[in-house]
Amino acid sequence: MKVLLTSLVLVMSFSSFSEGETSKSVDRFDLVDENSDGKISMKEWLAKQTKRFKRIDKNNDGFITKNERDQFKDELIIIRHDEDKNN
Ligand SMILES: [Ca+2]
Ligand SMILES: [Ca+2]
Repeated sequence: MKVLLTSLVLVMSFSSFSEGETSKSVDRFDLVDENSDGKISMKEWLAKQTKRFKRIDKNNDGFITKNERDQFKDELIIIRHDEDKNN
């Protein structure tokens, strides 16, 4: 349970990133609002968070370990570093 809660907090804390999000000019709201109706439904929110959880859960066992979290953090640092080079 502790792992799950930690995972949820982690997932929320990385909410500014998701698959294919590399442009800082992209509005995060629009990325979550899949049907572009100007509102984020619980379904849209959970779909986005589920995608993110699966991305962090490298071995697909349904849990995020500290190691997987650290790996994900490292990936984010690399993405940020690459963005800085491009800009
Ligand atoms: Ca929507
Ligand atoms: Ca895992």
